[in-house]
Amino acid sequence: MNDKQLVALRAAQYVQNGMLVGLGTGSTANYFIEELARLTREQGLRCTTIASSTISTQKAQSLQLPIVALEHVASIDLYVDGADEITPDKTLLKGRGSDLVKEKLLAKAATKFIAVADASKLVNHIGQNFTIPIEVIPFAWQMAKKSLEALGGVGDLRPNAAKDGFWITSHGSYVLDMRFDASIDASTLNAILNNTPGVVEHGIFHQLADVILIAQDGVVSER
Ligand code: ABF
Repeated sequence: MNDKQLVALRAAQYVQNGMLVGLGTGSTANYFIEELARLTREQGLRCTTIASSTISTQKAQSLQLPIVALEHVASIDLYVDGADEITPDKTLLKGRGSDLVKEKLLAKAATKFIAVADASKLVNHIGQNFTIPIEVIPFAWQMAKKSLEALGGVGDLRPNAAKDGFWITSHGSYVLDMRFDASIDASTLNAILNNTPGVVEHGIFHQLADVILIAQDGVVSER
């Protein structure tokens, strides 16, 4: 069993009968979805799920997990999702898969949000290994980019090579992938992005994770 699978199985132990459980997106979240289906099948676990992306919806449906749509729900019991980066102050960077709007809604709406990852995701500061994904309203992309450049941001629209154009999310937004100076802390950057007109959502998940489970070399630790 690899570390992603191990940590996903540990997160599944938090699921109790009757819970409404949010399903993240990505390879680690996929292991969690598979384990949820196994527990339902083999141990009679009863829970309803809600997915953060089309891919996770399809995965849950293919495993016969009961699923409800986001618009029918105001709060959920538990949300389990992966991350691209995790800092010592428990800030996450997410959204390289372009599904950060639903991911952040579910993270915020959950009574408990458990982030799951292998140790390769641990970083000292947000943006260390990846650019920050910032979803923008298409007609606002130039103004939003200019506002962020004025604060030292550097980057551009995410391309869509297959379509010889720009990447468009499932919500119809563009994505700016930007780097900022490492001296800007996650809390400040989170506030800047929250307050930039034209920004729909961004990949910094600050003070949202209640539990972070990290697996390294077959051992899971909680932070
Ligand atoms: C998506 O998948 C992203 O928000 C997150 O960044 C990423 C984690 O992927 P993986 O578990 O495959 O490393 O949820």
